[in-house]
Amino acid sequence: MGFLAVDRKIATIPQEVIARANAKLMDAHMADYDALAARLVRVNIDIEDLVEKLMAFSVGLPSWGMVSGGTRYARFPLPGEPTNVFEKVEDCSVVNQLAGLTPRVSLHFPWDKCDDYEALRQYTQTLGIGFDAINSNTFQDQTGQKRSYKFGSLSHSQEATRQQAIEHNLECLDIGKKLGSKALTVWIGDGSNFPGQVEFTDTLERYLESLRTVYGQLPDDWRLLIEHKMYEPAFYSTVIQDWGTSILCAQALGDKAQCLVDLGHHAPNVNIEMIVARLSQFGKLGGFHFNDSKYGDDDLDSGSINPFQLFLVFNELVSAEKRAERTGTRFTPSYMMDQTHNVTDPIESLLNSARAIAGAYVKALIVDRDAMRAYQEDNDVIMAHNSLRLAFESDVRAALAMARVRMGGAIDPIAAYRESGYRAHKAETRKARTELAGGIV
Ligand SMILES: [Mn+2]
Repeated sequence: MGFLAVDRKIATIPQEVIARANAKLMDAHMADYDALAARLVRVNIDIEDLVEKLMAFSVGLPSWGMVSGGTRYARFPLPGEPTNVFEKVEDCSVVNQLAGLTPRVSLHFPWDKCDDYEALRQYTQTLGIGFDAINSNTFQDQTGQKRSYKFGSLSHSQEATRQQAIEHNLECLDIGKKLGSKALTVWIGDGSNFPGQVEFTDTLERYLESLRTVYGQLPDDWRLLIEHKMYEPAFYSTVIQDWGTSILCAQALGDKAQCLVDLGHHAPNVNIEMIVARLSQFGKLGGFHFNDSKYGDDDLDSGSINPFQLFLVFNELVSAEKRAERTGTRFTPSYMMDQTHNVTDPIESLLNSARAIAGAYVKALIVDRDAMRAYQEDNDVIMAHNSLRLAFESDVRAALAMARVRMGGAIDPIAAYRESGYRAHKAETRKARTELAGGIV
């Protein structure tokens, strides 16, 4: 699962700061680690195997999540937040250095446009960061754009607007090729606000026709990830509204097209882990946007609201991984975060989120699947359920901390980050963003 980290040549946080922070916690950490190891031995799990799997696990960071987000009402900028893509990548490297499991960044265009992509590629590489899926943006109008996306983009009623949206996606492919990305994520805001505004079948047909052109230009080793979302910005109908439409489109396009599941893009109470199981069963689970939500597409920190759901999702992912091992097939979805940080320092939110996501993964790894299957076959409901429940209730923090320490990270990432004074330093050296922008989507 995951990708290998690129060798880091530049440490953004001085390694001695991390070492000093770790020294204060090391005795307690080792005692916790030994206790967890002893507990896991009783259920036939070697903690070293877990730590090794964790170190091979990774999740991509969202470039758009590195700056303070906002709502449709306001955005409250954080002093020292990044002002361009180079500074966003620099902050990503801080997260990766301290948390260890986030060696890639997912860029969003045109937000992350720059003049020299070769310079960006090299700089990013020296920080030990690689590039995850590239995201295209046809849900808002950009300065100087000829045609408006007010009434849609890839599915727009007018051919010239569809063409403009296609060209933007092709431009994203070109940028991604320069950077070494291997996937394009397409999420469109196309839809309608009123019954009767659009014809459902026509809009989907136009979307597919547009996407076929993009798909046709996709390099052989790339994937096209289709991201669905139930509503917003369109409030009556959305063209790619759920996983059903997403998988139909992915099947219509071909093998390189897969579905991307964003945890916040479903109706309340939808069983997302089942969607994960269905998509992976049919080879169409291509990627993930991790976040959490209470009401809608809240883009809150992963694991902050419903950690049990996150665990159940990972339970399906580990199941799919094991099935792929048994059948010799490939199962390599691209794991990424898609969060908006309105009232926290994004680096601290992402450090917490990386821990929550990796924690859900480890807990899914310690589920006794053989025992659970036997209970399922005997219809022993409570014990089958407890197979999951006991894994979820385990405290695996010491295994996570050990993986971080072995990767050069921190036992307590947020404490080490605060001790480093990184943000205060950046508040002095980075120029403040002064525009009174509204929220971020
Ligand atoms: Mn998303």
